[in-house]
Amino acid sequence: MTTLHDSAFLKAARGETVPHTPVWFMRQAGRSLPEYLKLREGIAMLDSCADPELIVEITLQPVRRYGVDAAIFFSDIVLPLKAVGVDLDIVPGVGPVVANPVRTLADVDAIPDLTADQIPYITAAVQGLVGELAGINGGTPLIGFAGAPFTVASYLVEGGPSKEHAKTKALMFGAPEVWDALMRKISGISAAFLETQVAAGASAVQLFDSWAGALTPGDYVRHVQPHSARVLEQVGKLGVPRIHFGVGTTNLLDLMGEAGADVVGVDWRTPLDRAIPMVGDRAVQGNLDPTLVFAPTEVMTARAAEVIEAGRAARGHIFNLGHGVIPSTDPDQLARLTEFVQSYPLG
Ligand code: 1CP
Repeated sequence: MTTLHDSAFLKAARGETVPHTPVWFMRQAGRSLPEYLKLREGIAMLDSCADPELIVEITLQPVRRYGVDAAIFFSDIVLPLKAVGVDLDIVPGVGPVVANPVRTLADVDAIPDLTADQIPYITAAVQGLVGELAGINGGTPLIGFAGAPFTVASYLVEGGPSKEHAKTKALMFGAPEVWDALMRKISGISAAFLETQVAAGASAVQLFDSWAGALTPGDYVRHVQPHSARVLEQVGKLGVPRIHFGVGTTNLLDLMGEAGADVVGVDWRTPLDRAIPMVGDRAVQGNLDPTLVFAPTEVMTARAAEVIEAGRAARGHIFNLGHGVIPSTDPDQLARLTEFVQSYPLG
């Protein structure tokens, strides 16, 4: 019998020999699953994220359906902000919307720090999940997550989703002392959110810096990396593998690794054979184009095989999509993809 510690996912994250290539999908829980849509009927997103029973059920849905090698905690990167009292909502079809965007030092100072006692439902949900997951496929690890300071700052400063992150970068370039204070505040909140999940039993963490690809390497190093590094360092003390992921980060993969990651998440734009030399002696996660699920199954699996073959050159490889599951994805395609990856012969 395998144990959690010996699971393919944790072995790959540590760079050890694996029984098969482990696979999970970013946004595996959520809108692509009919059972999720049914459960969420009439319940607002942030209300569902504060209900331990719903969190447990939604997190387990894709694990039961696909038999993936890891579960990802169902929550959102803005949940900790809501928990400390920031006035925000997740608007259907839009995403996170912040009532009073942050622009000044006073705005930053008004945001309280996060402590575990403010999020008892997170602790309860993680504990419940860890109990359930221990009995699935010989022990399925739970990945905790948080938003990285830059990506969370973008929602706080823009007031909602943004393509250009223009106001965010204007603050970064034009008011470095406000920026520094904001990034310190968020890094403390993100670290506390991750620590709470690990203390309750999560086996690994993923820091999502989804929008870091908007930055030049120089700006990343100067204005962002030290803050993400603080989050990763603090969680590193807890001894769990740390995954660091962003979108459009071809130019940043080395720097995101150096921020303190054990595993670097790679989006679909950078082939793994190019990404691996950049991340150094670290494992990689990724990176099938999420739109390939809309191609015929043989086309999808042929491309998945290329990803697996390229991944062999890394210290470890966790198979994933190059970004989140697209809501219109057919779950049966993800079931076939999971089966394909898990049964693919090891080289
Ligand atoms: O009502 C709904 O179902 C709303 C859709 C939704 C869901 C299912 C949102 C709103 N968040 C989530 C859950 C979520 N968010 C998870 C857990 C589910 C899983 O992975 O299986 C995770 C890990 C996140 C993290 C998250 N939220 C990120 C980072 C990941 C990524 O995709 O890059 C980001 C950027 C967000 C913000 C956010 N929350 C929701 C939306 C639609 C968005 C993106 C908006 C934008 O385009 O800026």
